[in-house]
Amino acid sequence: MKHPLAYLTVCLTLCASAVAAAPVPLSAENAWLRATPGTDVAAVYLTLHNTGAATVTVIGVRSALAADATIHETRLSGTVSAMRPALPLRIAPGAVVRLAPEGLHVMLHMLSRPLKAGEDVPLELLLEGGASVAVTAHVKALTEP
Ligand SMILES: [Cu+2]
Repeated sequence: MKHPLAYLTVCLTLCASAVAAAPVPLSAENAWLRATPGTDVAAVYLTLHNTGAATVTVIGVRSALAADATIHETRLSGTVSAMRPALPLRIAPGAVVRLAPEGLHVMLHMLSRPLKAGEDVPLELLLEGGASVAVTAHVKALTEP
């Protein structure tokens, strides 16, 4: 057995450069949320488009402004609307998935401070395989349509 560490290093280097070089075939557009006066949770809406030829799977979300973030789906069961976890979120090749009110949304928990209208919130969508997509969500006023 010769230099097992050397082989490991080569593998890690190749794998890391493959991930860095591959363009991520997922676009994230029109990300927005409402201002959050007096609460430390927020729902973010956006449109995801898989522009590639393979399924893209979102396995997590991060934000520098929230201690915890995930994706939920709001569903009506009878007359009660409830949120359930929606990760992992699989997006078929060519598919457009809209995260919109009354449906899928990114849920931010434990915001580090209240979010004001006009500011931008950084998000990162974590994809299966190690890539990630940076998203900037715009904060709308409560009264803004
Ligand atoms: Cu939620």
